[in-house]
Amino acid sequence: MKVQEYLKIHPEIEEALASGKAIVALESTIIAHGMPYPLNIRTAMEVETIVRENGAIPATIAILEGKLCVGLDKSQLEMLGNTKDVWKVSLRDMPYVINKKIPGATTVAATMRIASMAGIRVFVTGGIGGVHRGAENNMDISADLFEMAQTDVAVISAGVKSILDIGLTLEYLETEGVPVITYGQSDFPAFYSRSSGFISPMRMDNPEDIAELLKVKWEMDLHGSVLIANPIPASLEVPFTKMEEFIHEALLEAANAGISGKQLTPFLLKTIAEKTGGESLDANIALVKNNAMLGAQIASSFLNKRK
Ligand code: PSU
Ligand code: MN
Repeated sequence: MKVQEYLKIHPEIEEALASGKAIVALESTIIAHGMPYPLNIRTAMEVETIVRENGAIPATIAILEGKLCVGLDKSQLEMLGNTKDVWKVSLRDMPYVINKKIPGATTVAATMRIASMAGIRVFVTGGIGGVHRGAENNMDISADLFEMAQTDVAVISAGVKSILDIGLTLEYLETEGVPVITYGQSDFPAFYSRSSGFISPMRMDNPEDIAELLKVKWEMDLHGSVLIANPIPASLEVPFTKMEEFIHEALLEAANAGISGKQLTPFLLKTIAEKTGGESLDANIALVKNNAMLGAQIASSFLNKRK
């Protein structure tokens, strides 16, 4: 297949694929555009360790030297986290950065697609992109949602950030046939906060049940993702109403500065981190680690069920 010519799979991942080990894909936009240096790199490495401690092999994905790289070494992570002008690569950007050999950090959408090309079915991130507030006017709907509608890779996230319109994002996922499962509670979580005010469409309480659902869905050829929403640990959550204030201010600043398109999400994350004096960043790091643990458990269980 032509696709294979574009992939560069790390030997450890090759081996894991060949011998049927559990693998968890990880994105790189969160490293290059979602967190400041050097916390971004430290977090990326700690997340990889947590995946290993929970029985799976981590495969961080990025586009480097014109190849879709699955599994990065430390120097590649350093480069992504510490270099200006790393491209934020969503689906539409993939051919361009491949052609021009520009270093690219992959979003949820691009990471899912590359994971799928490599044969990886479980992917851990912090938060997905979604339907932005005001989408009825600005049409800003993340390609992450479109990708989730079609690609067979499960996504573990901490729910949906309220920089987005959470209700519309849930509606969109329903329209596209994407199951949304919250782990261990009935409320759908809002990233920094354990509750969003929306009831989760589905709830499951252990990784084995979630793995079983993935198996059943894909065996029926019901294509697309499953969104697994994992609430942030209680000790690190920032209450929803407190976050709302900061988010509101950040949205106003973005509008005043004319920020839109692919710059919007990174701008909002950075502005919110500044406004909360780093509290939102601590929460962000904690929830990604928490997701890595659950994702590795689901990946291990999914694999056990496929044998
Ligand atoms: N949410 C976060 N951190 C992130 C992102 C979202 O809390 O780093 C990134 C993810 O890579 C996601 C992307 O796929 O932003 C969505 O960007 P957009 O809204 O431009 O599609
Ligand atoms: Mn967008």
